[in-house]
Amino acid sequence: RLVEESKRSAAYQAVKDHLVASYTRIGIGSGSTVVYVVEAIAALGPGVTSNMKFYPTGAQSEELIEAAGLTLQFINKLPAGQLLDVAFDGADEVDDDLNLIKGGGACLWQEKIVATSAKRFVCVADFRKLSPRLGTNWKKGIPIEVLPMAAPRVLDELKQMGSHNPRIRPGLPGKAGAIVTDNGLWIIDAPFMPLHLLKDSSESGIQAGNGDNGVWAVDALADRLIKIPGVAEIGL
Ligand code: DER
Repeated sequence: RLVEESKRSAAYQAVKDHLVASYTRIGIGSGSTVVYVVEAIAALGPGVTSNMKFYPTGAQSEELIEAAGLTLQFINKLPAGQLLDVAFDGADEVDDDLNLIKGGGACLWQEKIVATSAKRFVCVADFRKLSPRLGTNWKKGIPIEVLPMAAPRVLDELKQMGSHNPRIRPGLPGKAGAIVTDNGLWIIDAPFMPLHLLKDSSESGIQAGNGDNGVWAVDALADRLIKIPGVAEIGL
């Protein structure tokens, strides 16, 4: 109950602080926290929202927007050179440098496209998500969206990079085999030890930061992961 209340209050606060009535294009992320974001926006009433278009980050997000009676629009309809005014989304873990782990809901590729198409990105996260260092609380690993045929090679590369026990995300009950994303791809979850994830290369006291003995600066790790053949997007 405390968690739900925390999600809800974070969402309502985020909308209060960051949704300006003059905005016309708003990105909506995925997950359970963003449900409260949409609820808070809908509660503003058509007087505020009727001039706004809402851009989803996947099937769940699309359903949320439609169920709330908000106007749905898709990111591929965004005119060239234009940006969304703001994008709201959740996260699985946040460190105090605002590095995020995303992808618990397997929508990370669309989420990154929408987030990077917005002038402002507002991450809405309850108290459980804040960690001193990524990997501290979110133990499942960095979600990585991959082409299924490349999955074995990606797993090998991740092990060589120091990820312990990277694995293909299994389907839920009722779905034999791997989870399949909205893009028809798989998700590999790649755990790294918290102490192996420096906030950035400049973190004092520890020389490594570019993968030596499995110690990575978050920015260096992100640059390396996205280059693995078969990786479509990473939740970092
Ligand atoms: O997949 C994602 O990155 C989502 O934003 C998600 O992980 C956040 O989930 P939650 O709001 O249900 O905790």
